[in-house]
Parts: sequence; C-alpha cells; structure tokens
Amino acid sequence: MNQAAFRKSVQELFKQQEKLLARRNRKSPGGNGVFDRYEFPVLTAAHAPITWRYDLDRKTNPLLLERMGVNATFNAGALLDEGKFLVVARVEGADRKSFFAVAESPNGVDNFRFWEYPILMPETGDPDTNVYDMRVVKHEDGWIYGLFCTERKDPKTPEWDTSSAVAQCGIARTRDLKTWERLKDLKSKSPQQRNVVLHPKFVDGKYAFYTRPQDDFIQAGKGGGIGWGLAPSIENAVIDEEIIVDNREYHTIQEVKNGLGPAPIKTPKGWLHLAHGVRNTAAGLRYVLYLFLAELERPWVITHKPAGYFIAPEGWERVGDVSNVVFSNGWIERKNGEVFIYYASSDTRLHVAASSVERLLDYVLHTPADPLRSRACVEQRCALIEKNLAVLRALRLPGTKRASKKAAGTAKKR
Ligand code: M1P
Repeated sequence: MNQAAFRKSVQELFKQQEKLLARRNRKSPGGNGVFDRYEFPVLTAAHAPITWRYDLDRKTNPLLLERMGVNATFNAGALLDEGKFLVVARVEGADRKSFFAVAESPNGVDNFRFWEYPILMPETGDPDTNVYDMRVVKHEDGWIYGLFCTERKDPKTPEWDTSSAVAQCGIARTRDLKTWERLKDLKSKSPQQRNVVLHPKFVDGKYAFYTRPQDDFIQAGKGGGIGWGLAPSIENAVIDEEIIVDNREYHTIQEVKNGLGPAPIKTPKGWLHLAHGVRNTAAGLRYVLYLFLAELERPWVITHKPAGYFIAPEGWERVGDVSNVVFSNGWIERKNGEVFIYYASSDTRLHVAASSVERLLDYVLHTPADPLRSRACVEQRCALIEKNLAVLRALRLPGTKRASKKAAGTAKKR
C-alpha cells in the first residue's frame, strides 16, 4: 500500500468503528414488566479501540493487518461516577488472556467508549495467569474496590494437565479506576474461590465478603453455594469462618452452582441481590440470573427469593464462546430509582437491561418461592389462575365469562 492508500484504509477503520460506537440503542418491545432489554449489546469485541488491535505504522505494518485481535468483551463491573456510566469490562484477547478495561457512556445504554488504555493491574508476588470478572464497589471506607478472579496453574497437577487452575479472589483498590493498588489475595479455608463480592458497608466493624467456596476444580462438585465471611483487615484479608447464605439445590436453576453478581443495592426493604445460577442440561451448563432480598441488619439472611430465573438467555444471546449463558457482575442504580443491569451473553458480549428499584422489589417481594415439586408448582399456578378468573368475572370483560365458569367447575372438583 502506498502512503495515500494506507492513510485511507486507516481512516476507513476509524469510520466504520465510529458507526458502531455512535449507534443509538433503544428498548426492545415486549418486556415482561420486570425489566426491559435493549436492542443492541453495549459492548462487543468490535468496540475495542483500533489502537489496541492494529499497528498503524506503515513501516512496520504495510498491509495494515490486525496484529493483536480482541476476542470478546463481557462480564463487567459497573459504577456511576459523577454522572458518568462506567463499566469495567472483561476483555479477552485473541490469546485467551483476559484483562480489565473501563468503557464510559454518557447515558448508560449506548455510546460506550473504552478509555485510551486498558487497566495495567499490578501483580502480587505470585503473578496471575488470568484475571476476570471484576466486581466494583464503592466502600464506606472511601475507596473503590475491585474484586476479581485470579487464576494460576494448579501446581499440584501433573505436567500433562495443562488446564487445571487454582482460582482465588484478587483485591485491588483505586480512587479513579486508572491507578490501582493491588492488595493481597483473599485468604479463606476454601482451595477455590470465584465470584467474591465485597459488601459496601462494614459489618461489626469488619469487611464483609460474599464468597463461593469450592472444593473441586471448576465444576462445583463438592461445596458451593453463596457464602459469607468477615475479615478484620482489607490489606490482609483473611476469612476464618464462612457460612452458606444461598445453597445449591436439587432440580432448581442453581442445582450445579451459583455465585453472587454485583454488590447488593440497599433498599428500604433490604439488600437487593443479583446472582447467577447454573444447571445441567443435555446440551451442557445453562447460566441464568436470579434475584433475592436479604435483611438490612443481617445481610447474610435471605428474606425473599422468587422461584426460578429473572433473566435467561434469549434469541442470539444463547450463542457465543460459551453458549446458553447470561452472567452479570455489574448494575447501576440511578438517582431516579432506575436500575441498569449489565449482563453478558454467552461469554461474548455485554448487554444492558433496564428496571427500577420499585419494580425489582415488587418482583422479589411478591413472586412465590420455589416449592421444589411439580405438583406444588401447579398448585401455585392454579391459585393464581383462580384469582385471575375471579378478577375477570368481576370486570365482566367480553369473552371471559365462559372460560371463568368452566374454571370455577374445575376448581370445585379439585
Ligand atoms: O462460562 C460461564 C462463566 O463461568 C465462570 O463462572 P462460574 O465460576 O460461576 O461458573 C466464569 O468463568 C465466568 O466468567 C463465566 O462467564
């Protein structure tokens, strides 16, 4: 390529990307009242800056080839800071290594643009091979903390085993999301920790953590459930005692494993939590999101937990590097009570859904809990049907009379 053609090609790269970055997003029709999806993902691999991927120097890259590809941008922590909507995304390079990068939007639903550089996270004395899934928390001690999964090759496995990893919780803190101070990894009795979240408030004067203790490698064979533990110090965080807050349960959306998403939102009715649950299917694992509410004074005590999932993969969200997965580690509560839920689909891209504290609380407080048996589930549903038919009868809506009479008969027989 001569100089003029090269210049034009570079220009074209930026022009095409700008079209994507500037694309307006809007709510998809057909929401269920609890939340609304948005039409387009807010981040994809193609959102990664051109300067991260191409060598734009004609001397060293005369054919303008992409040198360092980005495979995916997904599972993101989220923060509202001085009116700016910030997500700390997991960016996965073509080389499979993940790293963190901040993308900023003026409105939380579109126009997300990565900052100029990704985060250069300091390492501990035992360098991470891979880091991912940061939960960003503004703690009452004044720092912004990032808790993330740090993985290193399992030193106990034989040489031929090149995939077994030890996962632990890395902890770093910052004031501006640019400069990070790395603290010691969290210590607990569990040999594996993923999905660890820092509670935003001190509890009994201590730092409080939601954990996910695991005895087994990746597939939670033994142990599991969302745990809870306290540590007197954050610089040297050690949890001596871990209790299980929300366990795995046979034949539920979280029968294989579960993990907390972002730090909880404080509401007048309790701490509102978003988590993911995983179950087995013939096609592999299925990840869905669910909500629950915990006591304000005792955040480890669940008071309400609707049955089943809150968000499950839908349409093209089902397909990606790890299909049939939705995962969320970030949400933002706005001053007006609106809540943006940043969820990734199939370990590939990041989406946003909108709801509000009012709607989420209504959902959590008034959706029945899982009665754990088919017959009991049908009874729950029949109770709803019966109630609805009575309402419709009272409303005297056309077309409802026959159906409601028939149902009244069925209800009597039961
Ligand atoms: O591939 C789905 C998810 O798997 C892991 O989550 P968990 O430990 O709860 O199973 C993580 O690797 C996560 O990043 C990923 O989205």
